[in-house]
Amino acid sequence: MTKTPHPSASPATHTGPGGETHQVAGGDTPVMTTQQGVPVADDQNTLRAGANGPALMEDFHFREKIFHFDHERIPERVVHARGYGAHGFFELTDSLSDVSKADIFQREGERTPVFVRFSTVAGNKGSADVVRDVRGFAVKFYTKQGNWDLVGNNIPVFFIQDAIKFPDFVHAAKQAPDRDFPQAQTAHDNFWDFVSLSPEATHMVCWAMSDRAIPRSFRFMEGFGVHTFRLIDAQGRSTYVKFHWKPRLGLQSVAWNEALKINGADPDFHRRDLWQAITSGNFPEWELGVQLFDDAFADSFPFDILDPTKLIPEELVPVRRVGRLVLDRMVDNFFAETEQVAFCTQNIVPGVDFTNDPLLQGRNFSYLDTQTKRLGGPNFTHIPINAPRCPFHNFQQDGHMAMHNPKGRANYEPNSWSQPTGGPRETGEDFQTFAADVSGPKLRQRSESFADHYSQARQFFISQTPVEQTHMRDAFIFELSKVETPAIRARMVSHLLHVDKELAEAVAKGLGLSPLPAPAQAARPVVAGLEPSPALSILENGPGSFTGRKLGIVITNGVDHELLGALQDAVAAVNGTVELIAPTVGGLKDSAGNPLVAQQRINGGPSVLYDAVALLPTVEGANALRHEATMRDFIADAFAHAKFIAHNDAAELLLAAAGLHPKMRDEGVIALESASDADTFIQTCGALRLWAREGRVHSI
Ligand code: HDE
Repeated sequence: MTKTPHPSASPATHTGPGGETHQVAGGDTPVMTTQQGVPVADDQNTLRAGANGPALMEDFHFREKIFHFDHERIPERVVHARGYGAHGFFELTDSLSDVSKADIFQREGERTPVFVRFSTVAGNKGSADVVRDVRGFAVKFYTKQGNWDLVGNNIPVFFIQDAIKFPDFVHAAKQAPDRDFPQAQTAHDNFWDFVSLSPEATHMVCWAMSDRAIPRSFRFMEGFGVHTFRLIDAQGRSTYVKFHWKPRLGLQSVAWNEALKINGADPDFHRRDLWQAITSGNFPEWELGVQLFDDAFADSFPFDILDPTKLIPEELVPVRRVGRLVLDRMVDNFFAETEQVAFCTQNIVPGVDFTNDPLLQGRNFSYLDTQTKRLGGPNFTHIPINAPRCPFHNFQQDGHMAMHNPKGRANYEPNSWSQPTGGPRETGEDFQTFAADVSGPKLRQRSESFADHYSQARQFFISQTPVEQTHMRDAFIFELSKVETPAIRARMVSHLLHVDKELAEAVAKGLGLSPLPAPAQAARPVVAGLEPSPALSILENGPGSFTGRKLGIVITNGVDHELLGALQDAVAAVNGTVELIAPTVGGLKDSAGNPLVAQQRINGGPSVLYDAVALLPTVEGANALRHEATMRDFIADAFAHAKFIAHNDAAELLLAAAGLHPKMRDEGVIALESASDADTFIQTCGALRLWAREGRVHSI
């Protein structure tokens, strides 16, 4: 990886008339030029008629510079505007040649370059990372047979069943058009109005109110292709497939109150996390899983496999792990790569094909259309991040910003010119659309087989641990409490009555809603007896270790050298990271006189930024910090968010100042008697949270 050079101590400089210092070209420093390559002598002053006179139109350098700046922005994505991308590779570990002829799925051990963009959905480009929202998980595979885009989310189902409802859904979720708020959140009337009038949304709404919607990191979340796709083998036979991404580091989310605070303390929490992980060599990794099934399974499954509001439980069709995705390189330039990357669901390769999922069919129109608008014309495929890495030839030409135009005379075929003038020719094989039988009257109708909207919502709810169910209940209450129209709140509760009666009653109670509304009219009776699916719970799929997680250690000048070192070693041993938080970031020494640098000042590094915390002040330091409000918040929040807290003796003063008197402490507040306790503490942190504490600290 290339390191960013530090500002040079003694560059060749020039001092301007106002005393300002700037570097001049020479040695390693390149000559600044205009876009035309003309050397620039002075980039500090506009050309004027006299020192105090008007600017002159003929200043081509000024005009070019300002003109270009004025045009820097392109439209942000209409959804998924806020995103963060990285490069990496996909490595096949279990060949799928039995079911797909896709080149990428043939040879075990072979790597294919990828670009991945994670995103939130509703918020604008400048919104915060840890909002309650779905996360996009879009993967572009640069295969030898062309680009394949698997444009998925971190939730395996969707809010609507037909693409024609997408604009309505997105309008309702984003800011209201009159007031342009709220930003990046669903806790408002329009969203709940729409979803409560659209029973098909109930399943996805349950996912959105679960902790899936507030992931701790992109690195700790799953991804799903959502729709049923087809894999096509060399004989043209089709197998249905659902795609899954399984994070190697296990699943993890944050607490809701924590999310609210993270967004203030570090709105870039997720992108910073990915940046830090990749640039420090801790490359995040996912396994690609496939659920494969045939028509016989599809016919026996109680739901329609084309309905994107339904999933297929892993316990019913196991997930076969066939490869790994590793992200190992950040972009060189955010705009060129992450902003300009153009994912299109229509980008598939031989061996992969679509199904008639009505959402997927609509998406295949939308993505190409939106890229053309967003990137300014049909040649966005010429931008390096979007161009295939395999050879590509065709007779498409011209248009804005065309970079590749056919050479020679022929720009059409058939033609009778010989090579090289004659240009490319079709193969007659490779990509073959699966010859599915299609017949039926033209009509606008939702399939009857899509009509059950509650059974899987219920299955999702009963698959959660009690802690997660409580979080869902609290999320419904939080969001619906922000809804100003009582009828909308009641309408939503009428759907929840089909999901789980106790959940509906608890939400109604939390809203002060009485009497309970009648259950919503259900088009189909709820399928009773669907088994819980443990794969749907986050807590059932945690890592069991502190690997990849972050410990925040509060220190003051003179911190115990041994204890600090032992904690740092224990975290390093499991490949975690440590940040030091102190009253000042510089000027620190440990008890052995070694200089220390803290990453955060106490008021800039609240405990919400860490997975667990340790308090190692000196007695003097603790005395000085006990009156500091942000120090008290640090401890009180860590406790309220069910985190593990380690502390030395001197920290007793701080714990007491934060209201954590010995009687209130539990097994998650751990005294470090000596350096040897550090390993035990970090092992305990593998549980990530002491959720049992939550009920004791939140009474409403
Ligand atoms: Fe998208 N979606 N979407 N979507 N979507 C876009 O394309 C759309 C849907 C997803 O990082 C847009 O380039 C329609 C499901 C991701 O650049 C747009 C429908 C899933 C991304 C669009 C859906 C997704 C997008 C906006 C309903 C999960 C970000 C900007 C039929 C399987 C990709 C853009 C990136 C982006 C349309 C539903 C995932 C407008 C019409 C379901 C990850 O084309």
